[in-house]
Amino acid sequence: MKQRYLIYIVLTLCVLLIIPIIVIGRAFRMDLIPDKGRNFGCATCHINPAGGGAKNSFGIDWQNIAIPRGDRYVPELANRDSDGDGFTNDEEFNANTHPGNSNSKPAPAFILGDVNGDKNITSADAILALRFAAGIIIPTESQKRAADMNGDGQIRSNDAIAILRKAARL
Ligand SMILES: [Ca+2]
Ligand SMILES: [Ca+2]
Ligand SMILES: [Ca+2]
Repeated sequence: MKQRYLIYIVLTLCVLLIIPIIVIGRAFRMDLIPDKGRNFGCATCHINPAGGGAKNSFGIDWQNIAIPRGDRYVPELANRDSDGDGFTNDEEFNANTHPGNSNSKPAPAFILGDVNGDKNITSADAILALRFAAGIIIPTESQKRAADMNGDGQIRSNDAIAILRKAARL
């Protein structure tokens, strides 16, 4: 009986001691990443959202680049594209997207009205928008945003007209 109590006491002590260490450890590292873990928590570095275990590509880079430099988010890590989605880790943190998940990335830049992306707003953009409106062509995500002049989430003929007005500087 006595032995059993001893085991319970030891186990309880272990749990009481280990849990704070884990929590403090996580909170401490969370504080070191640019968004303080606000966006993705433990999943910023770990595949398991509860933390621990296998790391994602950003977590692996953190381990290989940040930890040897005193656990710091150094420029080398900031300028790296850990998940290979075309955006640096810094760009991802600034856009609140995930630096270790290539499916999460900043929206591509666009100029409102420049539907074909040639940096000019012309009647060609209006015609393209009309084609989207008529369902003849399916726009890409950035084309959709560039064509949606009134920002209602739809592309209609009134967007095409607004583009024409902009092209003609009316
Ligand atoms: Ca990236
Ligand atoms: Ca990403
Ligand atoms: Ca254009």
